[in-house]
Amino acid sequence: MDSAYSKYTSNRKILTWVGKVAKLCRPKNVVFVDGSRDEHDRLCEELVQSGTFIRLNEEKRPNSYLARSDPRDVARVEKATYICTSKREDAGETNNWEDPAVMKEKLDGLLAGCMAGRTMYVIPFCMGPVKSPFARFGVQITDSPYAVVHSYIMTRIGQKVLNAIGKRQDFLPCIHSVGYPLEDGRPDVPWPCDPDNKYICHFPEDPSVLSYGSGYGGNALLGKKCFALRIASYMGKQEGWLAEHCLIIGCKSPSGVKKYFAAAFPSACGKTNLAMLRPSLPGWEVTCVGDDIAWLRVGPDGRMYGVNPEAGFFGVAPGTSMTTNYSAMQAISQDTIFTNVALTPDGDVWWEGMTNEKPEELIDWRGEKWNPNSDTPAAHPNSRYTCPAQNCPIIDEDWEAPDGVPISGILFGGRRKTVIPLVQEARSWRQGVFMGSCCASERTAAAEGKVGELRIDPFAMIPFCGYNMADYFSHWLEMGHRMGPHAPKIFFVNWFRKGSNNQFLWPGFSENIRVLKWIMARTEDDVAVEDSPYGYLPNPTDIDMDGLDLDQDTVNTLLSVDADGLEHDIQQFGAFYKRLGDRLPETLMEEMSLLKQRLLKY
Ligand code: GTP
Ligand code: SPV
Ligand code: MN
Repeated sequence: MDSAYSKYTSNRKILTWVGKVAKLCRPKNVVFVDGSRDEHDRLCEELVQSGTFIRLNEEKRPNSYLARSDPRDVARVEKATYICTSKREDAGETNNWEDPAVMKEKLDGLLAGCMAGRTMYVIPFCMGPVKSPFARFGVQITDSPYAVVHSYIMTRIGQKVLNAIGKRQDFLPCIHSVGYPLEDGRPDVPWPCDPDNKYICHFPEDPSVLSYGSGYGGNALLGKKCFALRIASYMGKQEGWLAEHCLIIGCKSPSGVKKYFAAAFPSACGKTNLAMLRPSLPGWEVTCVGDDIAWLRVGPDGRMYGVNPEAGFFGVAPGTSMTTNYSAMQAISQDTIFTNVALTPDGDVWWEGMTNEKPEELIDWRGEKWNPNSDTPAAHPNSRYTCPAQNCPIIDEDWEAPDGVPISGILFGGRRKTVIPLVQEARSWRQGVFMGSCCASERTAAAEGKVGELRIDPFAMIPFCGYNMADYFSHWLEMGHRMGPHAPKIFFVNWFRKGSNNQFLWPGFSENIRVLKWIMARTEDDVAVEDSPYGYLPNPTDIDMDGLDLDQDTVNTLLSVDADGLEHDIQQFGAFYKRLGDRLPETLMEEMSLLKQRLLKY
């Protein structure tokens, strides 16, 4: 037993594991992260000294930093992301799979000596409010101080969490290495990584997580996508709850009625923006519980309750401005880490879309001089800000409520320039699950791949579901059975429909409150609907368009289903369903046939 760390915890499982990992990775020293302000400031100073961080202008952006990644390490790497279950079919068709023993052997090879010359940090962390019944514990080992300072913001960490773990055995062990050992006098670089050898591996049956070679976002902050979505979705399937790629908001009408909604959109498709919506309609109020991940359970009253397992925002910078997302701009006015945005001459940050006018000179995300005539963007399209949820001026008063907030409606969506209307409502939970399974979206820069290409992304979970997608659909159906009449209503939205001139038809952002207003009314059964071959549509006069300059044609297009396009969608989803094989629930095939029948009659 390595007594060197026993002053931090008496948890033998942690001590033994830390000792074993240290022996394998051979760091120069091991540090248990205590979560204190002093420690945080010291780490930030070290990151400045090592060149990973640039301290921003203290007057303009207090306590904030800029990091520039290696250009080969700018997003999640889906092709290097694996679900390692003993049976291949348990990972399913939509995940990369490898046998757990084979993968562990391969990773042991990579991990051997991988932390040479570096400090190995041990971060006890908690997803969800520490005292909540939703809370889940983890311990992340990492050789990246960048990941450590992120975890201060994104999760709850440190000695208080280690104390809360106590002697519990059910923490999730997570190992992360950037894969850049400093052996034989090899000099360090500002952004160490191993670009040709990335592995983001999940072992849901252990459970454990191993991530090698990348320092970026979802690849390196293992509490986020690895734990709170991939491993948690697997746990949720076993235990009867859901881990979803969802924001949660509170929405209050001028008459004081408040309801909470969860919304799942694929990466870079508008979650953070909806989560911090600033309503254009007078008297309406939106508050933010979370912007990326929701853990959803059935409460004792049969209703659905949700928590945000995270404690901060890792938001897309480009497009964020005082007009599109005022609250995010406030939240990132201090205590924020920026990654891959541009630097202004006065030591502040800039990205495309932040201001109408482009600054005359900048240092771009690669560290090169930039001016408005440059033909590359100043900020990387997947550049991000990391800030504490507490900084958000519209954070919901119950965002850390231990039992979560009651969910009245679930929204699915994506980027669809054609076919899918602004908003529609599922006829039933089972049709809602069908609609969720039929999400598709044009690709964004949040993951590697060709931007703009249509990609099938059920429930916005294609990159994040930790088990067989067909079983996941069954689990959603099962959750509906459990809630019966208390189940939230399900809606499908699309802010991204485009006209023939390739411009967005819907103004979006603040104006999305108009859609929420209709959704609120529907959850009260306050307003009638129009039938369509797909879901229920709003009567055009029931969406508050007051003050918007939209002609009737535009409104009609926005509020209609394009039948020909839908037929093409059905073919694509039919092929996708085939791929999922015989574990696909019969109910969804039935919903698909019902949709086809309605289309024929249309
Ligand atoms: P992840 O953090 O990757 O999961 O992304 P996200 O789903 O939180 O997306 P986010 O809200 O950061 O938005 C991504 C991009 O979509 C940004 O460039 C936004 O400006 C843009 N966007 C968000 N909402 C709207 C909208 O209502 N209309 C339009 N046209 N664009 C939007
Ligand atoms: C996403 O891609 O959905 C993100 C960013 O929220 S990351 O944390 O990198 O996954
Ligand atoms: Mn996300």
